[in-house]
Amino acid sequence: MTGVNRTPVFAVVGHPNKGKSSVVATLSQNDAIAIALEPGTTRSRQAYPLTVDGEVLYTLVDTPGFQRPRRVLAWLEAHSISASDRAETVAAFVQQHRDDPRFHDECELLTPLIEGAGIIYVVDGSVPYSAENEAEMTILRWTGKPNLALVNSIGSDDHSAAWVAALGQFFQVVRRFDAVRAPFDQHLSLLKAFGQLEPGWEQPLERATLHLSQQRAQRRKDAARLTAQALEDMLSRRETRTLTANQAASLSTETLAEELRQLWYQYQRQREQTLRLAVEHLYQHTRITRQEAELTWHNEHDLFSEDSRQAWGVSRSYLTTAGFGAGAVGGVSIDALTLGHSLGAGALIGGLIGAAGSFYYGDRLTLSALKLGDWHQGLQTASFGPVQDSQFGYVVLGRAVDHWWRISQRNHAGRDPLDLEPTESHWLTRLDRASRREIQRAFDLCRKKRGLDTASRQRLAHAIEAAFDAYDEWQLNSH
Ligand SMILES: Nc1nc2c(ncn2[C@@H]2O[C@H](COP(=O)(O)OP(=O)(O)OP(=O)(O)O)[C@@H](O)[C@H]2O)c(=O)[nH]1
Ligand SMILES: [Mg+2]
Repeated sequence: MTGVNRTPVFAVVGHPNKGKSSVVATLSQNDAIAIALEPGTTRSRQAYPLTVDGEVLYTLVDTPGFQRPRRVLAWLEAHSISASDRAETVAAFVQQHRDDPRFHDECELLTPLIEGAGIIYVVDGSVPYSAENEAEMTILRWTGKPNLALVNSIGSDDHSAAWVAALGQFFQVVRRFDAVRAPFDQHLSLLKAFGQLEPGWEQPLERATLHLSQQRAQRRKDAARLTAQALEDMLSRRETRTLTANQAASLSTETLAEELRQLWYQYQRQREQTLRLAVEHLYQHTRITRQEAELTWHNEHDLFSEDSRQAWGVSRSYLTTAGFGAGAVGGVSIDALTLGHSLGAGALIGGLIGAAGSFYYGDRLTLSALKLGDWHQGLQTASFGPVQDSQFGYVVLGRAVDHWWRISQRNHAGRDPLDLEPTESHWLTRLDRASRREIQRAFDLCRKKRGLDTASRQRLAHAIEAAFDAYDEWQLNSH
């Protein structure tokens, strides 16, 4: 029997290919579990603990599906004398057939139950109910373990009402639970329901839900902090190159500007990707493939193009009217990148060289702004950046918030690529004025001071959390 101090263990059982492994992946937050279209993907039982801060809160056991439930039931009926010996009869079956290949899968799935696990029985509510399942449901009932049935939906048809009615005859609790799409609240409510079934598990499962909620809140905070750091890095970024007199003579300013521009651009792309990975790891997603418009300079999905700015809800008129302040729109029509910061006395010797022409949003001309410093001990420093246009920051922020949201909503059973195509949105309008000002202030500081002090960084992270809320709310109301 399960004692008060034992951590709860659930065996996820059912017919082959009904989403058992998907339920295990979602509830154990493990995206490495094999999930596939072919029946028989899971061949042996495997325990997946869910750990928060080094403490195991509960364990899910993935199992193969029933193969010969009617034969097993026939054996059980033939060997049971009365209802009081049913659990032992199941144990005796496993004992006798452990090495029998015909019943390999049944032995695998019944073993954790004999060892004390609770039952999570998974069916597919998108196919019609079939009495074929009754043999396996009867076997499970014979184990006498606390039990709960989940109606998962793999396809689009809905036969769940018939399933719910039938399952109610065999299981203590029946829930609809979509392994791929169920929101976090449903995970918690499932754990709570299980706590009601087994008195010894009530307390550990209450604890588990508390820990999971706290972990989720912490992840949100951490994601905001990571995003703030990435924005700071990207908006403060300046590329430099030190030139000897020979190099300065042989390199055209166009070549130099192009070289530094490429480096700057490459940095921005990589930094955004690093943030993506960090947020994914925070949520224990380690093998996501993303579908997103890559940041390319001339592409129409370009980070800096008018199209993408509109898609992210940061059009110029919007910024003017939404209370972001004059700083958000200043200089938009002139160079997007201008000479950042002076290097030593008498900087701006090279002046602001629009080597390859100024950057106009409308025409998508190549942007370039190069600054050449003073000669010092025979060397000259050329620099490029930081970006002068805050709208760049809003575009990066918009992309980051959208990515965060999709990751935070994603269950670990998800195997589809993450689709990050831009959505038509003006979600920023939901962000409170104080947070908007904080964000604009941070962007200005990055540009002018090329970095943030600790307090400004914290305020930016805080404002980004508010942006998460605004995005959450916008998603909630638009779907
Ligand atoms: N759309 C959708 N597909 C699902 C869901 N759950 C499972 N699937 C799909 O159904 C197929 C089988 O899922 P698995 O989780 O591997 O099923 P299983 O019961 O563990 O299968 P076996 O290990 O072979 O017995 C996979 O292609 C899953 O992607 C769901 O909630 N929604
Ligand atoms: Mg499986």
